[in-house]
Amino acid sequence: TQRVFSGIQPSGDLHLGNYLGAIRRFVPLQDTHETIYCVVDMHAVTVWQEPDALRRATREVAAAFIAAGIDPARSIVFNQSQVGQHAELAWVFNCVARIGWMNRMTQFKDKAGRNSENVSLGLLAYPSLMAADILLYKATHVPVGDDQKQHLELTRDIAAKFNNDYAAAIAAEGLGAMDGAFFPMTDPLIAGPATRIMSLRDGTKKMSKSDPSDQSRISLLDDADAIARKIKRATTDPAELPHAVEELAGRPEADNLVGIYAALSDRDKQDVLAEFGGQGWGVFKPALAELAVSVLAPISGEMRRLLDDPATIDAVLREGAGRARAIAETTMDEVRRIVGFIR
Ligand code: AQP
Repeated sequence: TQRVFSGIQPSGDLHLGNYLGAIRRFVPLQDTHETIYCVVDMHAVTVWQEPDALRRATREVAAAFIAAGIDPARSIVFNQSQVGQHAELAWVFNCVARIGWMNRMTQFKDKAGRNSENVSLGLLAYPSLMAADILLYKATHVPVGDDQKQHLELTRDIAAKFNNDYAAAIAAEGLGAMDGAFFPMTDPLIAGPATRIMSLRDGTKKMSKSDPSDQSRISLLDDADAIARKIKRATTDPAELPHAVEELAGRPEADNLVGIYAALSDRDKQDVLAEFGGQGWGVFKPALAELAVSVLAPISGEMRRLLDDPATIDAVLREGAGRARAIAETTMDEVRRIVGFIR
């Protein structure tokens, strides 16, 4: 079977980048794949989270999944910390992966900054936990934004090294696939024009939950006024919109806003420029705001409705965790046999 796994961290306000780059793309996969969508709360605590805020953000991600069209009856929806096998497999992977691999990760370098001696050990090991998330379910495909491509490559490196380090044990236990491998080589699914949405304040930085400026992102729970205000104030250059996509080169803010318009309307950037080329921001920004509100308002409305009843969200997560655990324990049981852990 083709199985999809993906996760979102409950580490702050979900934003348009998370929606266009990830959540929106999770929905149609339900028709073609077995789908597992996880609120990765153990990833979130690699950076300190206020406990009540973590609980709120966890329910918010779950609500966003459901409001966007993920059906918990068809997909497995749960929060990571309820399935202990994620941590257990991550430990094995910590012992397979090399420190040098982790040190090369650009997300680690970005998040650690110049202070890399004083961030949590978990932040360094983050990709190892991510590999465990994916490989516990032997997922064949992972839909993610472009920023996660490097972590996906590392997941493949970890799978390959595990398969190689334990090749004899895998064969002895009779647990290899046709090619002798235990873990599959997972493919990223990175598609569409919105693989990387940038900050509204700085077109060279990605839109991020952890950006201290609320003005840098459109949050999924923003109301229509807030969305319009943020787009109106978004940084732009003074030139009008060009007629051809090539002319967006060297204009990161313009490129970003045109890209957002394209993604929200399911068109390509050239098509958007055919409509708006030669116009000024005074025309384009209100059109973009109107489009963003029309797409996001139904989702935020549904999210608010769901968040009014946290007990129901928690029940969905608990039920999903039960189903996830059944799969995860099968894999983990095999891993214990391969590694040599006595039960
Ligand atoms: N700016 C973005 N454009 C497109 N996709 C994006 N994603 C994140 N930012 C953008 C995608 O959203 C999914 C969830 O990401 P995550 O929760 O694992 O954390 P992240 O990638 O680190 O995202 P954030 O929002 O920037 O969070 P913080 O600030 O906490 O690090 C992923 O599929 C990601 O590709």
